[in-house]
Amino acid sequence: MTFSLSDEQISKQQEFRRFAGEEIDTGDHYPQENLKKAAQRGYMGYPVPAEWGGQGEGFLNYILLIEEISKVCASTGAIIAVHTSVGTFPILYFGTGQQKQRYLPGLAGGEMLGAFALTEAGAGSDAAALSASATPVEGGYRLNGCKLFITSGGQADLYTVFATVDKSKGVKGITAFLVERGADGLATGTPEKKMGLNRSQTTELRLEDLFVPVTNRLGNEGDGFTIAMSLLDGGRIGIAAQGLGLAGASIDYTVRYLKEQEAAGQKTEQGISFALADLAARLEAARLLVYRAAAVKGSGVRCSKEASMAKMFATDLAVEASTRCIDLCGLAASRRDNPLTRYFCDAKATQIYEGSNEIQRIVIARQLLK
Ligand code: COS
Repeated sequence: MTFSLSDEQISKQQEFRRFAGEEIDTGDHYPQENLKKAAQRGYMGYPVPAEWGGQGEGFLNYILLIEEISKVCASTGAIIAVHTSVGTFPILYFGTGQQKQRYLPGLAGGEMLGAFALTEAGAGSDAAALSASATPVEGGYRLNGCKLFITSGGQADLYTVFATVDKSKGVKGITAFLVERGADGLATGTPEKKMGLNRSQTTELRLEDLFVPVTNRLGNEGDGFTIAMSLLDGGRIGIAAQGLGLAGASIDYTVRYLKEQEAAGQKTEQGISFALADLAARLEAARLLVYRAAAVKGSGVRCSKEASMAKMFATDLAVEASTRCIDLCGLAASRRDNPLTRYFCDAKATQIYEGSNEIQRIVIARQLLK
């Protein structure tokens, strides 16, 4: 058992840290430039095999990338993570040879952006209750329904959309489809005004008699729910990495602030140092959980429990760390443009998306009790 990153991973981590520090911008606008720069470095298809245009890197290395980018801009981290783990992996894991050839090189190279459309108004936590329909017609299916809170809605070039071919079959009717931007019958709503991860665009997705050829069905009819759940296992480790980035950034900011205060003659009170030490220890614990989940995922073994534990613990910590760091920095952190305010808002969003942390607790408990 080893508890440290390899020399090669440490050098990658330094590369990502340099890239994030020097190239990733923060601001209010959609981070197009960040994504372009990430694509130039091969970061939009980092864990995708080289034969499909990716970098062929391990899943843990990809998680290190998301953590470092999220330390600077969690929205950019979120867009890349969603694009990779639930925008590109559906085709890598479940696509036909033809689907892989058509989509993977563009997705892995960052010329195309991927998105995942599962959630609906009546099917958020209870994903199996979705009611978007896929009616078989000659040569394919007609999709109708409305998807909500789709990360990269309106920006994405390819959506993995989940709809049911027969609602009476429950999860066994749910089927996955690949839908390209601009398809007739596909419409995106106006971007949501969210409290966090504001630079990632989130919209609804309307499916109105949208024709999908049978060649764009992903897997078999009825495979959709299992496909969605197994993809979310990996996706949740990416969200956990965003949590690590946000918790780390909050602590780093506070340490810098306290050192400046000390340099100006203000001693750090014992109460403050206790709080800081607690957070630093919990961040190390979160890292071990997240990296272990990534290692399990990388080994090809089902990682539902590990992924949910990592997502729950790291994103809860991100909220706790950003909140406590705001307390520790006091008035200085109460300005709207203080980074801690952004970290707090982004952290709150990571607790909620790709399955709220209550859902993660359900997944963990079910694995324990089965
Ligand atoms: N990997 C592979 N298969 C899985 C799986 C996983 N991680 N999780 C569930 N399945 C399979 C089960 O094995 C089961 O198949 P069988 O009936 O053949 O045994 C099937 O899927 C149904 O599973 P389950 O009974 O656990 O489904 P539930 O309806 O109870 O849903 C939760 C389980 C709540 C965990 C699920 O609805 C969920 O994750 N909800 C949150 C959705 C979410 O994260 N949304 C974010 C959208 S992206 S922003």
